[in-house]
Amino acid sequence: MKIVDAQVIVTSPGRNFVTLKITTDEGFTGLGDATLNGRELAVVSYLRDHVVPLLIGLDPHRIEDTWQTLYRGAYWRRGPVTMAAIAAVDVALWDIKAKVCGQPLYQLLGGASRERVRTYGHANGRDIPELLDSVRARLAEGYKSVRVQTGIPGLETVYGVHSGTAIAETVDGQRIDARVRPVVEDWDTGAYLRHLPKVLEAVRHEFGPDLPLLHDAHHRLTPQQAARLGKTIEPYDLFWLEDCTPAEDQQGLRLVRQHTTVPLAIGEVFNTVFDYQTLIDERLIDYVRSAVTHFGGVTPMHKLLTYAAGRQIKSAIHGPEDISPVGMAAAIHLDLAIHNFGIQEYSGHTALTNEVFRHSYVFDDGYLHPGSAPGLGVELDEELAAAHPYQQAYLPMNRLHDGTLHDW
Ligand code: EZ4
Ligand code: CO
Repeated sequence: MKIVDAQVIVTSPGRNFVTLKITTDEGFTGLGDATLNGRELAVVSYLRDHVVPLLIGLDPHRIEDTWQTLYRGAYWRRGPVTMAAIAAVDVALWDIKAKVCGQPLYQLLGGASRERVRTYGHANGRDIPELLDSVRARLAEGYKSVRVQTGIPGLETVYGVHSGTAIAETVDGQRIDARVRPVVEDWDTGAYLRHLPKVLEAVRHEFGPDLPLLHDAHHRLTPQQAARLGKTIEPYDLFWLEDCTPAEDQQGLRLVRQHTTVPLAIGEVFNTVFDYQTLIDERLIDYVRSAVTHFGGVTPMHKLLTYAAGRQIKSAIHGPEDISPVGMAAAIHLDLAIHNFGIQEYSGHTALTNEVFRHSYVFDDGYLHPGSAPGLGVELDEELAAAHPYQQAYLPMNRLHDGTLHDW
């Protein structure tokens, strides 16, 4: 079998998604997600201009060799643009191989290790009462575990939560169009460190000790601050504290680990196993958080998870709205198959997005299942996709009160 065509399809059914569709001479097609939020067209060019010409004529069954060709063969390695492009090829080839076998992808990854995939949802509020309502809403949807984020007194934005709307209004009534330039949010680490324990106290008081709670610090703390926060919030028994520091400084996690037993989850911005080397070898984290879409695909994610399993570290594959249903499907097949599964982030998509990307995976009573369709189980409605063209959009940025740019 040979690859005869590869198309890059950009669509914006509410937000931008980049999809690679590979077609073979035997009529099989495969889909891969290449969405890199805020930098989408860089991946489009990487694929169209540099990768697609190399794919034509290749045997789609040679997934490992194609991966090595795109990773090692480019000479320039790693980075989110490169790895999102490679991921799209890898996932599309797994989709094809599984379709040829007539099996859902998880069957090729060793088969199901569990009946269903547990998830967590996001609860957000401008203040504590609004957050409690949001937790209630997630529980009513079936979620059994919830990530909690709130606004902080004195700050205008609920950090780590982007509204998804293109137009944002600042404190002084200025309207900013995120399609033209990033919305700038505000931040005060001291206020956050004082406020978060009160938030967790209120959530525990309302929902009791059994509800698994997660929290995302979104790379905003130094190791010393994260160590202190971890100690302060230990009584609230978090399922995890996510991205406590900008973890490209892997050694910084040693300080955090020495001071607190709060479970740590890191990796949504990582794109190769080398980003995790110190973290995994020294057991500095408990969960690896990469997205299949940003980590080079199913092939390297499976290797990462096997490596992590040897240190008793579990999976927590990134699953925000900016991972397309194609990327989500790949994650859910892996989740079902691997032994060291932890939890799957799941935000769901809008009804329109689910029409553009019809998928066999289902969310039911807080759990996901990939379904029984051969391959990934996702079909792209190309006509509907074309009716919703690309819209430039930026992620927000973040500044301290004196104007210094801070991690978002
Ligand atoms: O802010 O995917 O845990 N999830 C997150 C996400 C990220 C977005 C950035 O594109 O932190 O919501
Ligand atoms: Co996160």
